[in-house]
Amino acid sequence: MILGILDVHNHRFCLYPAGTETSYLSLTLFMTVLAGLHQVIGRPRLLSLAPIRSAESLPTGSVSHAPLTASCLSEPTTALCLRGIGMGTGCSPQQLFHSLAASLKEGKMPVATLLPFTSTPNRKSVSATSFRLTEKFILLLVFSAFITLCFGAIFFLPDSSKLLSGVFFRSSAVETNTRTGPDGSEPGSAGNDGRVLDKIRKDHDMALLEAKYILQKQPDDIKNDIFSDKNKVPNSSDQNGKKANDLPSVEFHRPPGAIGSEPRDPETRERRAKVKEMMKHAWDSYRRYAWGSNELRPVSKQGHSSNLFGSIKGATIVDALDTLFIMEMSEEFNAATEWVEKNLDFNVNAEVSVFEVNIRFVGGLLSAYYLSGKEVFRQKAVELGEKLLPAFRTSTGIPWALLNLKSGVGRNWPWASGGSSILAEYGTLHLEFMHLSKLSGNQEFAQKVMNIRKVLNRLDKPQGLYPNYLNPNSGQWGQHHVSVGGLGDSFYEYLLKAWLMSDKTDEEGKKMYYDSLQAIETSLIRKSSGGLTYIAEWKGGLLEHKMGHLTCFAGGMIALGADGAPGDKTGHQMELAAEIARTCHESYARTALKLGPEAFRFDGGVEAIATRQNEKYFILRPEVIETYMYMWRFTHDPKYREWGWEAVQALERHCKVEGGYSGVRDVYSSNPSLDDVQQSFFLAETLKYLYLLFSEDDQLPFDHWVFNTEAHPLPVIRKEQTDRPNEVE
Ligand code: DMJ
Repeated sequence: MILGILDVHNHRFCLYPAGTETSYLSLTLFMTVLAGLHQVIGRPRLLSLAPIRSAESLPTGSVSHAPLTASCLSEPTTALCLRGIGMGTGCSPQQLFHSLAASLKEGKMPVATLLPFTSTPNRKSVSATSFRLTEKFILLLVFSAFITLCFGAIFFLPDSSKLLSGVFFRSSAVETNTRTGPDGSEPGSAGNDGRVLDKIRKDHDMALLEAKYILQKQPDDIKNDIFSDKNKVPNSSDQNGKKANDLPSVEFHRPPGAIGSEPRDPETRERRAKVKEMMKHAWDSYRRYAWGSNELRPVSKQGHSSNLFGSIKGATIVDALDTLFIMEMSEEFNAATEWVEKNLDFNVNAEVSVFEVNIRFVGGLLSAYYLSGKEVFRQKAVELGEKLLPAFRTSTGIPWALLNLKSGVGRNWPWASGGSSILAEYGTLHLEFMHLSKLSGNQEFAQKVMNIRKVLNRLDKPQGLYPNYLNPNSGQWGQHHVSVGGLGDSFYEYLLKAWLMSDKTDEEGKKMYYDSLQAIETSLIRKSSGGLTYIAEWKGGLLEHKMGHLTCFAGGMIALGADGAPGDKTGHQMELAAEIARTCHESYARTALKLGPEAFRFDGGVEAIATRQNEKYFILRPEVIETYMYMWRFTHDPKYREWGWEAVQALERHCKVEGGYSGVRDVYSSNPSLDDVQQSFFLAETLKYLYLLFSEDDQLPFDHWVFNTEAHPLPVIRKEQTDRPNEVE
């Protein structure tokens, strides 16, 4: 079906392919209003409006008159019909318009011949030029009122977001399945009954699982749930009603070590200055070519946007704030602050990755606040945190991976096993959310992340390991894939750091960390025949002898936790950390560029080498340098600074271009192509960890600061402050 609208006066003709009932109804309503007006004002030749239900009966691609049944016209009439739009005839709107225009121009179809189908018999025709200004104005008014009405209905009627989710927004996998069958056909249509029944059965099974899950809860937990549900009403109304600047006042005291002393040793001083120069080049290039965009394309010298942040802008600015601060780049820090004040906007109708937005934006803003004391960062962090809360609206409280910040509709990555949430994503919110509660006085943030632990603690863990996939509705594991690299990594990191950040009061986090590290050692950590210790991945009981660049952060994590290790394991864990650092260094040393591949293997006769083409790239990742930094702090073994310096030289040689720093596609090729992306984590993490590697230990000392997984430093929340939640030391 198509709808035709002809404006004879302006010689304009529009055809609307009407694919859905919604658009049909809207356009019919629109036409009816105009037709009514047409009757009232008595200007019959203004517009020709008619829904054409059987355009196939008209000659293909031609201009013709045809009798029509039009819902807006009281008696049979004739309309100009152009067949082809959306009907698979290959006739474009332009062709049709030109065809009509030519007919009008050549006099084959004088305007007069068009009039009958727009006029009603009892009215006399009036010339086009005599159309009154007031009538035009009324028309415009009615049209705007109608459009406003439509938009109002679309966005504010209770169920309209669901209705539209399949039309304008990407909808959740679950919703898609309920709305249409796998082939996209309407539920209830012929041949679809089986699928609908299947769906009902699946929903029923899911409801049973959820009920079973709730029944497994301890009476105390159920009481707590009821209590927190009761609190939800005032909390959520707080959320909606409270403006960011209604936050409770906080007395700001900067924790020690935001700015450290100059390195004593001249060579280290020079190296640190070199890293600062690299930061300046990366920042200046971003500022010059991509200011306000999420990231920079350093080769093509333009902005780059990743869909991880929806339409939130400025990822590089927020991610770099604390690095600029600790490097004492005050002019740059002030420009970044001004951009945040004036431009950072979370009121976007876009789907974002909850994890990425949390670690980069919430983490970056929190650090900027704790370093500088500027209120704007606290307000923006809390505002964004509140926008992320709807992600936790699942049966278990395990959050969705993706969230539409405007509608609050969440879903999971379509590729994740059985609609699961990802361990490294829902498990990497804890540090930031604890600080959000502290800075806002709203305990909902802390409750949400503490509940994630509860869900995990109730589940059986295969060999004590945490699978990467967990269904947020059933509360059951998905595929049994375990990894300390991608999909799993920062979950383990946040268990340990939650304990450290709580001034070592979070015993639950501590136990979960050391228990899981024990399981990882038993089931995943292996030594190659060449003597390299590596962390493999586990897939349904089978080991894959591969280690990712991402996994290399584990050297630093294990070193950071060694001091608190149970029994007499401190020495053993420090050795393990050092071995992992050595393996990761080898993965760099065995390449042509002296930069590490995305993943390297220990099978098929190779050790610490990437064998697959799609694992040979380097995207300016920080994890290996992060481990060098921790190892340096804990051992002061000069080799870690040397290894860091090797990385600086390789970055300068192979990744630096006139417009910034770029990733490379193959670290084994001496002449690799560039990927043309300067990742925001290069400024947040890689350069920050290099700078700290060449700094004295009094810069961001570990007994006062804990780094989130994007290297944003967050202060330790002192024991004595826990009853004074809004005070920062
Ligand atoms: C960073 O965004 C974070 O470190 C995250 O935890 C995983 N890796 C990237 C950088 O490699």
